[in-house]
Amino acid sequence: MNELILHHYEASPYSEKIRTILGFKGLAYRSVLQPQVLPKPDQLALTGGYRKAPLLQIGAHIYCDTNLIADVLERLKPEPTLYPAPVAGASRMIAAFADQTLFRIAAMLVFQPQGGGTARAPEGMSRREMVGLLKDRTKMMQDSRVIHVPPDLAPTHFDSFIGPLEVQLGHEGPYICGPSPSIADFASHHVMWFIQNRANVEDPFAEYPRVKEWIKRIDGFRQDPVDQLESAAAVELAKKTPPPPPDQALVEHPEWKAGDTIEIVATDYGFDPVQGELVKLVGNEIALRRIDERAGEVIVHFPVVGYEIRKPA
Ligand SMILES: N[C@@H](CCC(=O)N[C@@H](CS)C(=O)NCC(=O)O)C(=O)O
Repeated sequence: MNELILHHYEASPYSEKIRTILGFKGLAYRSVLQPQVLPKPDQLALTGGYRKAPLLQIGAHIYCDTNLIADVLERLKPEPTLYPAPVAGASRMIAAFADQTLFRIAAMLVFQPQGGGTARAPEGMSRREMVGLLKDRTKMMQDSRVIHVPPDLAPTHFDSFIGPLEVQLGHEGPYICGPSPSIADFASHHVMWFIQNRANVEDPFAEYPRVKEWIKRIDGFRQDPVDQLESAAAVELAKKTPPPPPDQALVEHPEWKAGDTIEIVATDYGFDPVQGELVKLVGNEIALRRIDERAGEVIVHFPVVGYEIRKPA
């Protein structure tokens, strides 16, 4: 069964990256709305510990992290491509910069107490829920290894990237890497979308009209899901579609072999380990097999970049 199920929530920027990519590729998807904060019992039944948004579910295969999800969608539907040949490498590098650095600057910009003011709550969220969200995120970011930008410097850092982008879009375009959209656009757009929705500033891109136009262009790719599915129903669905037996040839590594009991953990923030039996380690993908009381046998996939494999303690 190749039905695509996106686990996400409306206010999640990384989910927005995948929503716009799904629309760009014309891929239909079912939507499962997960909570914005822990506890997320149905999500954890599928992943075994990974709590971040979004997830892509295909039967009993659970794909974590937008870096891998983008590659999986490209594999499923190569055209239109996220990685146009002349800029395939450059677009991946820009996307990594946007996801890892630009997003952190944006987070500081949105949450800084001066300048832009404190963040606006996501639509429909009460003050009390907003306090809960901040607590949850503070805990998730504990001991994080992400780039730290002092809040008062965030606006100048941000302008130093958006200014040149504004100039570039005047020469080339209409996308970041030229005439066709690429992963660079989707990874940068979700950062701008986050600022637009959450910064307490009337018009954060007032000085950057071409960037504003480009944001609208990428906004236009977003498509509604086919339907909404309850998260418990998605767990049931995983249980009903057990994955095929593992293929030993899918582990190519000097240290790890198929069947090893491992745990996978993020290297940047949110260090919730996922335990299971290694079934795939090739290219930019690691997958483990786990048996869950509710979801049955599931295969949880991660990208290599940003994750560490270790022996459970
Ligand atoms: N590297 C991950 C980052 C995902 C991420 O940090 N997502 C945020 C929401 S946009 C998150 O999960 N926050 C905590 C939560 O929702 O529980 C990816 O590319 O998917």
